[in-house]
Amino acid sequence: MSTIEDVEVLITNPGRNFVTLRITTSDGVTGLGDATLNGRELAVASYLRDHVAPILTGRDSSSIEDTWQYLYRGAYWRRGPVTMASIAAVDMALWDIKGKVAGLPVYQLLGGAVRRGLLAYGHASGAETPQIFDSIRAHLEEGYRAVRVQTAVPGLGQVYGVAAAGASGSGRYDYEPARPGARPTEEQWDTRAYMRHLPSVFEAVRGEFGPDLPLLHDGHHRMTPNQAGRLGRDLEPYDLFWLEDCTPAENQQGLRRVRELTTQPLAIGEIFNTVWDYQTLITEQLIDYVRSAVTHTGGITHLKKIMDFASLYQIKSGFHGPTDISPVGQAAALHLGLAIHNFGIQEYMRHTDDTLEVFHTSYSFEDGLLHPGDTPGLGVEYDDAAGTSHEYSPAYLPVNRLVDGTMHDW
Ligand code: GCO
Ligand code: MG
Repeated sequence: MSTIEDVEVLITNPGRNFVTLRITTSDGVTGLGDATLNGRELAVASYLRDHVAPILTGRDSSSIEDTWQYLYRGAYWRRGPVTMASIAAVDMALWDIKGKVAGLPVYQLLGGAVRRGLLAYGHASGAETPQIFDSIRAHLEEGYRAVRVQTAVPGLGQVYGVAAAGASGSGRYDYEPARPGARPTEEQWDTRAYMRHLPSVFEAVRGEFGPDLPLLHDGHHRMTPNQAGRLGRDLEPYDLFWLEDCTPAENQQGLRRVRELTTQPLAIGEIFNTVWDYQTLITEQLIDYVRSAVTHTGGITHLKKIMDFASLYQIKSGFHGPTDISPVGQAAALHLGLAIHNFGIQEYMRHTDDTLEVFHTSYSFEDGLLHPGDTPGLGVEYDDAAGTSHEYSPAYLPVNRLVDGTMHDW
């Protein structure tokens, strides 16, 4: 029996912070797991280093399900982003090891490919319509066949998810979810102004790019169920692929009201950690897409169970894939997405060149489709020299206040 011999927590910041778990077996096989929790990175690093690593060594490295249950039930304190990101990292690393030992890519262990590749969407955004059009065109030139569209709102300043003017320089118009600094920056928000403006943006985009292009939008938990239903209805003529996080979905029952008001396809779940967060949403078919990241939902083992449950209700995947999911977490999503029948779409914000010097990936993006590649395991290697050359430094997501100063959901 090969056992877990070494468990290391690797922290690097090639432009943004990443936490990676590396497990080495008694046979010298290594596996990687993503443990990055944007803006709360060191809490997960400590959980892994102080409470998980010491109880993992000596265990059978092939026992993935048993190790998952050992960490989930064994902790007594179930669920929550720190716990579930830690379990996810262990789970991914063990799947990586199992694949390497078998000489097979992880998607083969999950049942094999059920499609040629995974339709990906990129992040187009802009302050005004011409910049939004340019950003969409830049994505189409890079091969994307689906785009999310985010816009500034007249009268408000910087809005999360919209690249600052001239931000990219590369023509890619990306934004970075966390901003370096000791405290979060603050943005202003006005839901009525946003709801008045957004339909006109989608009208313009549909007019320019035609009816075919899948268009997505992220509402970032900022609306009430009534507001979300109204916005969904106003957007129906523009045939969106999905409206994401239209309300703070901790209150799952609130989505019943949204469903009463609109036929707009809905995607929810990037801040969820377990199947229990989805129970009402799935059984009552209140959403169309599961937005979880492998990294934040207990790993491949748990997200596969969520997707199998969702498949009974015609709900598909739309796994979270912004730049704060490391290339290891992204690779795990691609293996899972390739193997499940109810794949929907995969978010794909490309990582920077500096990040890809730390994480050597074998996934590919061609003709709008992602593929995890056929390297045994997850197909990502960690470059220690590159990793240690970038030290952790604090960075936070911004916070949102209404114009009168009240803190708001975002
Ligand atoms: C998305 C997002 C992200 C998250 C970020 C949080 O990609 O849909 O909402 O931008 O806000 O990943 O860390
Ligand atoms: Mg989102």
